[in-house]
Amino acid sequence: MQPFRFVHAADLHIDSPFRGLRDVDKRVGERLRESTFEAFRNLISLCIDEQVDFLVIAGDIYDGADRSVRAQLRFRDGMRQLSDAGIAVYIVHGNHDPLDGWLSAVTWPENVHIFGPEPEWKNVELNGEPIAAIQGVSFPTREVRENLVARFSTPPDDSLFTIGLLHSNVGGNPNHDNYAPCTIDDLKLTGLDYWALGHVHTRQTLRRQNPAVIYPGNLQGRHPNEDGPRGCLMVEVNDEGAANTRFHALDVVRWEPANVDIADINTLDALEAAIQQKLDDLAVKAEGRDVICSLTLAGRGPMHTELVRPGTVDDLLTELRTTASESPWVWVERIYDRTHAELDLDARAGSDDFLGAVLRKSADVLDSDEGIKELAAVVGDVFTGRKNGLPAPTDEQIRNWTAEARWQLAELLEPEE
Ligand SMILES: [Mn+2]
Repeated sequence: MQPFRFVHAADLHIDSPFRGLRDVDKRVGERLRESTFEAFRNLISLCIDEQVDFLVIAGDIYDGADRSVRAQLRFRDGMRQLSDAGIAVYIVHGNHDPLDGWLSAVTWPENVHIFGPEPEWKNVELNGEPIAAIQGVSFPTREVRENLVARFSTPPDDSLFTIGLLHSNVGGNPNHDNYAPCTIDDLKLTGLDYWALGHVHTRQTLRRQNPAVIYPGNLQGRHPNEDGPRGCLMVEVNDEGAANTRFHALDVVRWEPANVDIADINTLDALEAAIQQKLDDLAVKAEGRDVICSLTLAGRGPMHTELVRPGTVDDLLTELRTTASESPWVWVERIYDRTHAELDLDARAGSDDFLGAVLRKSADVLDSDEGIKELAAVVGDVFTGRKNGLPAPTDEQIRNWTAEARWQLAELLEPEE
């Protein structure tokens, strides 16, 4: 078998609007709006610089079914560049850009193949010789509840490396819409070698080989939950038909959480310095990219009293934003104050008074599954009652709320000196 290399990308979401970010700086807003375009440009550059043999894109190229004109033109430009470099592209569409969405008449260069609503096979050729066969299918419409893998066929030619190109929720990932659901066993039964998936935005290898089943994740994080490096996979297939993948970061703005513990911090300027150090570390880690940080202050310490005073956290946020460096910048998106007073709840629970009794009782509840269940039955009513109809809280939520309630009560009843 002839060795070859291809790039597996998915979930480009070009021209994501980044709604819902609170009071962002103009430069931050502009950078974010351009970020999905730039990440796409990085994808094209990688393919050309590395002279890969072809590129596969597993859906959600555009963010909206009504594809933005800018996104379509930029995407077409990228396809033309690849065409000039002799790199073929194979595309399926997903739930964000189904075939029935609005689409301008764009003329695609010859190197681009867009799979239709029925699975079909395409051979990839290198120097006139077939090296791989790709079978793909596009979402005809946004909500595909059918298992599309059932319509895939086994490879017509056993001698070629085979790739399945699909936008799908494999294994019922609860964090993503359950579109085109299927199982790893379904994929295994098709007899293909590599499943190039899209839809789940966090990179994950569901199966390493026979077949490889992989989500590359999206090219550019779009909110605090899409944190860390984002990009695509370089897949190398050797002469024995074994596929090796290597991740390449393509993102231009990185989302990162940060945690600062207030223990041992006694002054406001020491707190500011500790935060600044964290932000500097993030900047280094991001290797020249801009960073958006969700900052959590945690731990027990004397600064808690200052942090709970109205306006302190907001002022701190404003100050961190004002002093942020020009470029690359680290923008603090928000500050979560999870700090507590310098109280030792375990020791305090030994006291023979009201607070001691409550702390002992609540510690017992936290220690036993039955205690949590009992509490869940009472609290759950507030959520699932006829008027509200909200989902019942999980045991973990009940546990967290109970732990937090202990702190709030202790801090109210035991003001610091
Ligand atoms: Mn997506």
